[in-house]
Amino acid sequence: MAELEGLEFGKSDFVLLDEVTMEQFMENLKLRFEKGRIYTYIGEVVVSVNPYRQMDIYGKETIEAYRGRELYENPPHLYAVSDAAYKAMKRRAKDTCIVISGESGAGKTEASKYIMQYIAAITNPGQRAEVESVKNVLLKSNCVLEAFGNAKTNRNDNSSRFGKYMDINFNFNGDPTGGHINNYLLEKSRVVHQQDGERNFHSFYQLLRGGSEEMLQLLHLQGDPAAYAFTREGAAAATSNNDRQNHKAVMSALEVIGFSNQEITSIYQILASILLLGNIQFEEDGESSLLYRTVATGGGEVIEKGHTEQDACFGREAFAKALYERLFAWIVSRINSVIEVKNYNPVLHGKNTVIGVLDIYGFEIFDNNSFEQFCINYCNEKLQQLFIELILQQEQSEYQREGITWQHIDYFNNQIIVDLVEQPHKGIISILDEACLTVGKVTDTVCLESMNTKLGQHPHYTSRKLSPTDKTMDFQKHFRIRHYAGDVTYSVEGFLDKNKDLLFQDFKRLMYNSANPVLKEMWPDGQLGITEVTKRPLTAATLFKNSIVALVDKLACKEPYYVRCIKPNEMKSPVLFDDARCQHQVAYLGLLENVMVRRAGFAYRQLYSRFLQRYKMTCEYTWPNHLMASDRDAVEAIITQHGFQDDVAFGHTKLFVRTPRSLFTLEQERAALIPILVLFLQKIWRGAL
Ligand code: AOV
Ligand code: MG
Repeated sequence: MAELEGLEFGKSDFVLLDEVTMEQFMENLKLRFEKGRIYTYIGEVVVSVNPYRQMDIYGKETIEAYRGRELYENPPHLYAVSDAAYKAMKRRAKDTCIVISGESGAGKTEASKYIMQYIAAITNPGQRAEVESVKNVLLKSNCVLEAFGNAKTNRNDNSSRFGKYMDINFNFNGDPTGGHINNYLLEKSRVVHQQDGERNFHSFYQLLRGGSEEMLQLLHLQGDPAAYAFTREGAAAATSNNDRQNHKAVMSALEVIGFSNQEITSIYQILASILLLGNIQFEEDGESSLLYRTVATGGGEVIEKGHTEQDACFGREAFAKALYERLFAWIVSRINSVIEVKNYNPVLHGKNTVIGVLDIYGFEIFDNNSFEQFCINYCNEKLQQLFIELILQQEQSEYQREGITWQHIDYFNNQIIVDLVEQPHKGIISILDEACLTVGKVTDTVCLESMNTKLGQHPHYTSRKLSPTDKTMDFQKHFRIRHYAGDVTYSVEGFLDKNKDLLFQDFKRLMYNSANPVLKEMWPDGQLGITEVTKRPLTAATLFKNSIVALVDKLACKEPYYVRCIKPNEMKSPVLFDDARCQHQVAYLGLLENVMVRRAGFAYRQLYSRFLQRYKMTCEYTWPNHLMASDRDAVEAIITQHGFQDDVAFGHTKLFVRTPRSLFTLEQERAALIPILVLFLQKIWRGAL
């Protein structure tokens, strides 16, 4: 529990509040924000409030101050949890992960970058070239991924439109040897359409505004986003992004990462074709894949079927979206191929450990919420569920299991909303999938009716039909989910098409048969013949669900560290602390419950045998071996000798320690004893004693 700052900055750990009430919590959070203290702990969890201004707290000196230190030795900081995760990984060979959550614009992506910078700064003291190059690629990958995967939304000028989970691998020295990026569902519908005031992905504006004249000429482009249907709407949107400068940074990052000239050219050619595709009008003579599609008849015959104008438009948009999505996935896989751990021999190099950093798209509500928001918000429900499980639930059930006296703390468990979305046969995704599989004309509205019938009783689901007086919803269009973070009204328009995610096979074949090897590589499924029976692909929602379930499993088996980000206001203002908005976030993030569990609970716990092994040298009754009836008694002897009785509880198999201070004292004593012991052992070894 950090108490290093003066009280004029408030309590640096919410656990230290006089009383755990919402009033006191908010008072402390606000005071600290106003004093420029954007980080506060709840035990090991960092609560962060977006400062919306450059803070002078990320420099070299700060990094040095946090390096190798314990959490409570310095004021709260992302660096301290990063170091804690790193130490756990290095000292105890534990895989750890840092999960960053919070709504759109709360500061997750910025936090993830500071965390990576910190880890890069404290590793590889020997400056080994191969490690430096891995670090360099890891850091540079952010710039590229943001260019292609982020966009200005009405919530955030640099909003992540994909989920990112990055594993960093370490060798036994604690130096990074590689990594792997998993990306989750890119919001590709943005390629063809954006809401008012929003933009397409940064990459398009960067190319158009920052590309050299020569480059643009080669790509048959004019350097003006207003000239292209796909970028026109966002061309005038005010943004804090400097597209020109960022274009240069991305080009140089691509080179540093190791993309070849041909690959870089291909990337920009694909961007250009997407822009040009957006401007095609169908009275012109276009490519045949845009005007016809090839279909196999029942008899194995192949015919060409003419498109209606609507089909053609649909096909063109699906094609543009798919081109971008595959480009993005390919960029990620290229980066992965550069940073993947090569030639790792566990026998030679020791256990390969991992720190995972998760930065996803945060919970979001827009004027119009579609399939993408549905997926994004579902993903946030899953992460909240994981937080509940790891921080609130497991904690309490362990106390029960160990027979520690415990007053149960109540919290809202959002599993019920997770079920509403993902339950087999009954959940929204299943109902959607069923509608997509039904032969014949099932419309979005028909699907909505089916949801109304099946989910009418669910406390977190409603629609106009179910609450007829609610004029904010439309009978044909809307359903509403009461999410953990607030009510969101979704418009079902386009849900089925987006879920089916259909792309005519002709486009795939066209791309696979391209003379450009990069393009070919992105479309391996284009090699299938038209009459080859292909299995019905999984729907977009089901694929997403599966990937998020796998992600949660991956996180759950690592030691988690949490950063909970809060957005102080809707105006991106560095001085405004909107009490109601902040309190709402504190409530739905479950922070108060987190403080209660933490405060009533024990920060550290260890099996008696392990505790003994580590600290027996600090007590005369236990060194070198104890003669007591059990390890538990021996541990009690150590605790009593040091006078920590009031700070611990004895469970059936484990010792529970309330504050880190006691352990720290033991650690220091142990550290002081070790050199003496080593000397002693050396003497024995040399026969001097
Ligand atoms: P997000 O990742 O949580 O939203 P970002 O990390 O992109 O949010 O933060 C939004 C903006 O807030 C940034 O572009 C910065 O201008 C500012 N900001 C955030 N953290 C800091 C900080 N520590 N110092 C200074 N400015 C900061 V989203 O990706 O939308 O869910 O999908
Ligand atoms: Mg982000």
